[in-house]
Amino acid sequence: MKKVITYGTYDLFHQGHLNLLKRAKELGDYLIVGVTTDNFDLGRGKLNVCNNVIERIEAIKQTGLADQIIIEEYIGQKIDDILKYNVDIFAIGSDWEGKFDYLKEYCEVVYLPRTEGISSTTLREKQRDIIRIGIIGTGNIAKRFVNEAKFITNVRIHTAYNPNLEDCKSFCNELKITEVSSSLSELVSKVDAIYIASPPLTHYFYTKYAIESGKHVLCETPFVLSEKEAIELYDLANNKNLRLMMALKTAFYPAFNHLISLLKSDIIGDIVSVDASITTLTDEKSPKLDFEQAGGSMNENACFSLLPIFKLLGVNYVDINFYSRFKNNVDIYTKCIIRYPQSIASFQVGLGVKSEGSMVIAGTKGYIYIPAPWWKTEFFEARYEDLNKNRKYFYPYEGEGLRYEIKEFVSCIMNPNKISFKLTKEEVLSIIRVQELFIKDSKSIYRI
Ligand code: C2G
Repeated sequence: MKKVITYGTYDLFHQGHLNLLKRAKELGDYLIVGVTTDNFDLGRGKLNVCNNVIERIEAIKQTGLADQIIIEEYIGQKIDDILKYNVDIFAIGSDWEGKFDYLKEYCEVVYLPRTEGISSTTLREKQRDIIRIGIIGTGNIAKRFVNEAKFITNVRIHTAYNPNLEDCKSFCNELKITEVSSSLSELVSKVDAIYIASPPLTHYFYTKYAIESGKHVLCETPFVLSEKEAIELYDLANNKNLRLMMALKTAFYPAFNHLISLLKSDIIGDIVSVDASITTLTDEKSPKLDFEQAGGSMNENACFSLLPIFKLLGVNYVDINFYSRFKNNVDIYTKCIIRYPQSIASFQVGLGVKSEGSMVIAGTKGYIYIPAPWWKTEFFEARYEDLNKNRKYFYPYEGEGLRYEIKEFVSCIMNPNKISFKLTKEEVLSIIRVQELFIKDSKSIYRI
């Protein structure tokens, strides 16, 4: 019996897939079809898959062509499968020509003609609306955002605005954004959603303007530095059925989400302590260290450390204290200790002091160690008293990782009833509350 194996995502199952399966089946007597898991596709940068793995498997079953369906969940699995199932022929569409020649060592490799004119990508574009995004602020983070947005099929970076028109023109030119907006009203009239990457003190005004103009908003960190303003903006967005999201990128990275899920599944027992540090030595002349521009380590970086603390220990702490060194009126270093009824958290942030940027989460059964930079990690380790039980977890991200945040923003816009657990309004408000306390209540700050 001649066994043939083929693999694919088979999203929005179409004629091209069907032709490929028929051709593969004709090569032998027994056809095995490998369907990628959602996680595997995420890992290889396919972020736009519409059907989940169950739906995609069901579509293959419906063809009646597969004698066996298996799932593909890791890189390198094809060799394992060929050996495990005694496969004679590996077949795949001609768009992969040459890419799987390394399998010739294990079986025959056949590239079958691809059906022209149809693909999951074009079907996805037809099926879904395109979200046009306008950008306010044209600095480095905005550049990275534009480059990462290219990986989300149903997003177009349509236009940008910067009060300095010349800067805006060169930004649009460099990034091939066709429309330059010379005013805010022009910007909002052209798009469905706005990404705000302007200096922190402009965030409130721009967010309010965008929401009042009926646009969804994704706003960079620090979002706003007053809880009252944040609540007002959320209420405004809510009343207009618009999405308002803080661009806290850590919340959307694959490894961070797996970490939170594993910890909630009790892998280290009760969590007793969370310690997270993030320090970035910054030029003294940077706006990030300018008091007049809401600079300082707490304003700049506390949101990252507070995220895992609030996700894991909740937002109802008993008290909070800050130990800070100030220079030119801004904290160049702060250590913060947050006491809960049965646990404790601490973090260090610094723009003028450097420390190890790792995170340790201690529990009653073991602990998690995440090396620097934990806020955009691809790896963490669970460690136990019995070293044999230690386990390393790898969840790589694609590109710069910003695409996961963009994907979540767009997915929330497209699914108005979706509740995003990755970063809740309560978590955002609690982060802002801590930053505001630091600015306004000097009683809880001990100067060092
Ligand atoms: N295909 C085709 N004609 C099309 C579209 C797709 O023949 N118009 C083929 C592809 O070449 C592939 C199969 O259909 O052999 C599945 O395609 P996808 O769902 O796009 O999966 P893909 O990303 O190609 O994954 O490990 C997974 C494999 O590497 C292939």
